[in-house]
Amino acid sequence: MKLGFGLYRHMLNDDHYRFAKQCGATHLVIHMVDYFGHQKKDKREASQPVGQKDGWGEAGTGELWSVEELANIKNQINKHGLELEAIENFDPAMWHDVLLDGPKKNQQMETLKQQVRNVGEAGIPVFGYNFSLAGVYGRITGPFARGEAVAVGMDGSDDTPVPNGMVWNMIYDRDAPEGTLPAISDEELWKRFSYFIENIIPAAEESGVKMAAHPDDPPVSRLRNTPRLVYQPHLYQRLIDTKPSPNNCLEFCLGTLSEMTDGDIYEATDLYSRQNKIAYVHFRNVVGKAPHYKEVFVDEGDIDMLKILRILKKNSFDGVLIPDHTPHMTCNAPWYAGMAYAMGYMKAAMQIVA
Ligand SMILES: [Mn+2]
Repeated sequence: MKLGFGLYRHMLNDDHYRFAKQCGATHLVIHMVDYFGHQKKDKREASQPVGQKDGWGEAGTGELWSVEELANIKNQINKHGLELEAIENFDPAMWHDVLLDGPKKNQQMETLKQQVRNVGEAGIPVFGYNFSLAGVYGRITGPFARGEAVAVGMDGSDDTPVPNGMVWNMIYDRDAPEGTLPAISDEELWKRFSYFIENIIPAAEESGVKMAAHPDDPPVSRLRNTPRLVYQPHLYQRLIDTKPSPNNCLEFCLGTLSEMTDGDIYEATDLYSRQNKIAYVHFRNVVGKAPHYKEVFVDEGDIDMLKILRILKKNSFDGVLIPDHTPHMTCNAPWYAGMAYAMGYMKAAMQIVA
């Protein structure tokens, strides 16, 4: 197992690579989508967006991330003695019509395939994604973690429909006509997913890239009047079985899985690591179940994190763990302190279990 660290787009620079290395990371997972483009003044305090009415902001241009751009980032990361393990998330501008079954679906599918090929050519082994219409939405922040540390939670679901021009909680078309997304069934969502996975996996196989699916955060059966794909642990099996391939894998988010109302986090970890389906792990902890839960420090939640590591070790999991989210700590650098705390815990826990 390897200790990794996740960096948002605005953090892709030497100081953040140093910070990750100082925290004990050997591998990085990076976001190429800029969720904080609208936060012009102080991105340093940017954490995971909670995603309220206006969403996380504007989607990008939909242009491919080129092999050259990706390779340059990778080289810079390698100079710091780190490996680039994964890109996390497509830009909604690249695939809104794949998610929404819109008129540009086939064209955008070609873009996604080329994006995965570019990632493979740049020598990056994993691509994380989240097949979701509403995306991450409807969460709240408050002093939920130990010592009143500010963290994210959920207190009841929200059915406010998604406005036209928005998907995955980002705006891809400012000029979309008034109105909201039409309601669709679970089966329609799975049909759209099947189209995506059937088409992306051959490109991923050719390119040596593992596609890694994040479950729905928050994991509720419907959100904003849209169905959700993976909101219970067993739905991960359906996702895997939709397109059997060594490249059809999971971005295994412990926090989200623990928030699910069915199943058992240890059984799920055993089931999917035994199948060698876990590409990488979001190693974080929570208290409660959707739609009422709180994200907390890694050592104070419902999950016995050492037990998880022992299961992963038993099943010879050799991938990367990253902290995903953490509560903010009360100091001059709340996000950084929270992350450094999680990384220290993870490094020690991995040494104990190794
Ligand atoms: Mn996650």
